[in-house]
Amino acid sequence: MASTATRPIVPPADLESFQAHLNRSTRILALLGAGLSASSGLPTFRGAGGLWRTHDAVQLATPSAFSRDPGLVWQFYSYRRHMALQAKPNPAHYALAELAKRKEGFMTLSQNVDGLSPRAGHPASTLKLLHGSLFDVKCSDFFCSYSETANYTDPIVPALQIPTDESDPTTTSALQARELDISDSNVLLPELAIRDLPRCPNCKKGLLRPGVVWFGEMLPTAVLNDIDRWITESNTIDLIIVIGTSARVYPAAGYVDLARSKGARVAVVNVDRDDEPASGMYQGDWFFEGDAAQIVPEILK
Ligand code: BV8
Ligand code: ZN
Repeated sequence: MASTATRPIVPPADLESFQAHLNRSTRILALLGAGLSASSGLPTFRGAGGLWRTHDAVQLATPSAFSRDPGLVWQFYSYRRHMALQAKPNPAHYALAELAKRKEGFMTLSQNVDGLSPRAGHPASTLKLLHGSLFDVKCSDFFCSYSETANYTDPIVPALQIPTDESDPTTTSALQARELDISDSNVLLPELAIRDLPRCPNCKKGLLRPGVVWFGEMLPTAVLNDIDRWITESNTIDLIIVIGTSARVYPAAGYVDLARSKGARVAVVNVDRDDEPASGMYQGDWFFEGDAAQIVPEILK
């Protein structure tokens, strides 16, 4: 029995057939989900039961949550900005960036907002961020078009500073004080006043909001048009690689069936063979079970 150290991460026969198809493919899509960044230490969207503290993350990621409690929604996003800035791209992010650089006709569709694919050097021209980015911000006032990209200020306003554990006797200076884990519902969350939240510098009226696509919001039109153009260029797709997504969110998940309707074979990389519909979608092509950070570099090399 091969020890885990020497046992191949991917069954050789699957690897060989996949790589043969990959090498002769000229039109390839990758659809990325939160599982790609799991090994970078970022919790997946539905991991931990999909909760952030006691809140359903899907419910927090909505315009109505923001208008009802902008302070709580900003604490949710400020925490995720902070975590994503502490995280590093993992070997899967780099392997995809390398493939994008060397393979003509390859396009990445990412549902992730964590900024790790751009940080891994993925060419922006073939990386389509379907759900925006934690590091874009824009004005929430309907009549104001102010927006910013690449805003890495952490925290974005002082009031969103993550509280530290002053009671910790081991700390000798304020700098060393341990940050509290505000995703833990047992940790008290500071009450925020609206006046302390990020305000639009343009209209000075609207609150700034995270530049992500919330549930019930349209995906960015420019991104959708780019993808449509890429698909209609040749109207055939040879392969779609579906990495670390539960494929529950639409219209992103719809690209798998669309690719199949254009002739694509489907490869799924997922740690959980039973996570419907992720596993259900591959229908006999390739299912590579395990951690994306280990599998993706292996199958793309
Ligand atoms: C819209 C940004 C309409 C915010 C996100 C049909 C058609 C159109 C819409 C709908 C439809 N049916 C339902 C809808 C509504 C809705 C929707 O899809 N709801 C779901 C919950 C049913 N869709 C929308 O609202 C979309 N908008 O359609 O607008 C419209 C039309 C006209 C005019 C106005 C409006 C907008 C959806 C975008 C929502 N925003 N993100 C934020 O992040 O806070 S989506 C959010 O979920 C994240 O982006 C995340 O990426 C995404 C998907 O989740 P996953 O990435 O798959 O993560 P998850 O945790 O679920 O799964 C992780 C997977 O990885 C698991 O399978 C796990 O096994 C695996 N894994 C874990 N560890 C590893 C691993 N795999 C490998 N290695 C590991 N180590
Ligand atoms: Zn404004």
